[in-house]
Amino acid sequence: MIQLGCSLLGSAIADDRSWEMDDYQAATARWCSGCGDHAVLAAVQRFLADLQLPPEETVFVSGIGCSSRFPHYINSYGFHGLHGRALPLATGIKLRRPELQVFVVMGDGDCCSIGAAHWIHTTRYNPNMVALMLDNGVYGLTKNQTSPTSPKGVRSNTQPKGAFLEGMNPIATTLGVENASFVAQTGDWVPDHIYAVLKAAYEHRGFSFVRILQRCPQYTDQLYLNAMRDSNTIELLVHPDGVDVPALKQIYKNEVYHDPADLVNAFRLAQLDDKIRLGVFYRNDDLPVYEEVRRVSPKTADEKIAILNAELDTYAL
Ligand SMILES: Cc1ncc(C[n+]2csc(CCOP(=O)(O)OP(=O)(O)O)c2C)c(N)n1
Repeated sequence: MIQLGCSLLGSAIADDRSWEMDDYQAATARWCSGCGDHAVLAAVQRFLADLQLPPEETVFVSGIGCSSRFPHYINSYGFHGLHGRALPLATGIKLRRPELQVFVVMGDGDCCSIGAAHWIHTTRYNPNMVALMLDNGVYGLTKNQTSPTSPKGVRSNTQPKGAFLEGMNPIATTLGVENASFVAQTGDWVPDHIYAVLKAAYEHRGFSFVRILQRCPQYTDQLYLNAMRDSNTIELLVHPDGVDVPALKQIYKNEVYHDPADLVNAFRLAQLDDKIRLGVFYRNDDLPVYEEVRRVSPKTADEKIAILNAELDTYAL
């Protein structure tokens, strides 16, 4: 007989707890020094503390890769899954437990290569969760193979003479999928911008796809060097329905007022390659979310125990 005693199974905790940033810190991050993943982790922990998300109602799901070590470093529930499979895992969690706050962390290999089918279909399903794609343009954990976002000519162990093709454009790709409902881009070296995008993504109702340009000091140290050194290479997309961070106006002089409801202009901006554009490209809060389309009627604790016992009886000798 199974007893339900744990908060994961829905008992409301009525107390006056509050959380500081440190409360969301789990194991010490083992990423290389200078890796952009550290900055993303700090922004996420700051966001969790500001929004006071209860750790037991928050789940971080990942695939396999350096960036996918994320759930180990956040003090919440977590699922370090299989390479490329973070999105279907997270969708399953959201379908069964729609009240949980679900975050997905993937690398560019994870999302755009082995997990590409899941990326497309999760965008189309539109579950209400946030996906962060940490894009360092390389397979980091396995030590330097070309990824779908590696720019043409960048050398790796698998393409030592340089990547044969232009890197794919994850923003334009996501925008092209039916039911795309939130598509944004930010960079690990602009913490206030990551924070603002994260907050907008979380507040959006639907699948929020956030590409985070992420530095890998080990294998692609040149990739965002210019972007960091020369503020003129960046253009901010600003709008009240997207993000607008006043402090960044001191640093970045190029900005464009872009209404994220305008899909055609979002495409146009996503395809320009004269500058790196940071901000919310597209947002539509009116699309149906998958956990409602596929709603499973809520069950009482007793009904859940009966279901679990029936499952376990399958294996009774
Ligand atoms: C099915 C499967 N194929 C391949 C691998 C080997 N593998 C582990 S991580 C990885 C790539 C990681 O690159 P990325 O997703 O870009 O994340 P990063 O390490 O750069 O953060 C690969 C190919 C695996 N673990 N499982």
